[in-house]
Amino acid sequence: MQHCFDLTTIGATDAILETFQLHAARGLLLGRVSVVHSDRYRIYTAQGEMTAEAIGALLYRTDRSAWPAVGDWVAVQAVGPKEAMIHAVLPRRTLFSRRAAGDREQEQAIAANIDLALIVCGLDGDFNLRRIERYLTLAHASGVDAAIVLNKSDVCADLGARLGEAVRVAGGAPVVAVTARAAEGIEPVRRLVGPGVTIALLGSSGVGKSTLANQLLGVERQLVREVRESDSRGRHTTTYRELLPLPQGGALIDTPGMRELQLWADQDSLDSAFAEIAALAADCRFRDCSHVVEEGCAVRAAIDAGELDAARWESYRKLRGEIAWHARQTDVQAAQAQKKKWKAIHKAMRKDHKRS
Ligand SMILES: Nc1nc2c(ncn2[C@@H]2O[C@H](COP(=O)(O)OP(=O)(O)O)[C@@H](O)[C@H]2O)c(=O)[nH]1
Ligand SMILES: [Mg+2]
Ligand SMILES: [Zn+2]
Repeated sequence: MQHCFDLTTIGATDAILETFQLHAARGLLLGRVSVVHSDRYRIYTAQGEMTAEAIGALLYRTDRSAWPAVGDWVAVQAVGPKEAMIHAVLPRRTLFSRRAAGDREQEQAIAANIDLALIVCGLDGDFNLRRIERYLTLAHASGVDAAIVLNKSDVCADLGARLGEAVRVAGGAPVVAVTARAAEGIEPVRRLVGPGVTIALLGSSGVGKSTLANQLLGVERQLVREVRESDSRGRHTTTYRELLPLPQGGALIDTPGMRELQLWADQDSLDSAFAEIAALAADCRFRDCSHVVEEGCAVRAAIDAGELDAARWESYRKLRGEIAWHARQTDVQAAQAQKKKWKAIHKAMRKDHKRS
């Protein structure tokens, strides 16, 4: 038996359906990517779930971030009852990315067309405001709304204090505390999901993303990492990203924990995530104030007056340094590529010259 999906409940908006018209006229189907396994994809279509590959023209693009990602809306050609070829990726409303591991400055797409990123953080030893700020900066860079989910409230002795600290770095994003282990403990998250809404669970390994996913799905769908007391190493763990339709409408994307969350963001996204620092900076005497040594610095004055948390300032400064470093690397890379290109052109010209 074939399950049919109402694609609107998993987020096919009028805008998506309208953009798709062009492809529908060519006999293609609308699909949404649920899993990416190197060059194989799983997709939801109105005719059920299919496996797919992408046509060469899509993959020969050097910009990897243009390849189909989990959450992408795609135009596919059915080549069998459960097999399809992806012909096009529809324009993305949002794209949550990080910098790909390695030396090259390259964007790695994590999930496309997310409406709400749930930044999950444990209230046990995992609690880390600096990591929340890093995720928030990435969310701003991707144009995705975020909410902060503090999990394991059952093991937290000072919930009020933790909530207060999280609210102070959230920049207006909602902060909720939950106990993913208990069905009734996730009400605040349930209220954030609904038909047409795609949420993504982000956060380190072990914070309870899969436990939360299972509660929302109403079934033990995602493998939960059971921590062994002896060595606290997990047995089961989420190894790949997957988009899952929710029974109450909407979809969720569970992700494996990302050990290394490198920034793919610019100064503007950072300033959005640290809006109070950006606002203070407007009052510095020098427009290009680095807020480190300059006279008349409003940021340093706020720290001295106890109005700005020094740790938060340090966090901003560290992320600013990272962003600047990657920007310089990108420039170097671009210059090298340009040099290589001219070398090739000159070589071709010399050859031509000899021939004539
Ligand atoms: N005390 C407590 N433990 C939880 C809660 N939610 C999840 N856990 C435990 O945290 C561990 C990691 O959970 P998992 O869902 O696999 O985390 P993930 O790596 O983020 O997907 C497991 O042992 C869960 O049972 C909670 O609300 N309270
Ligand atoms: Mg998991
Ligand atoms: Zn300053």
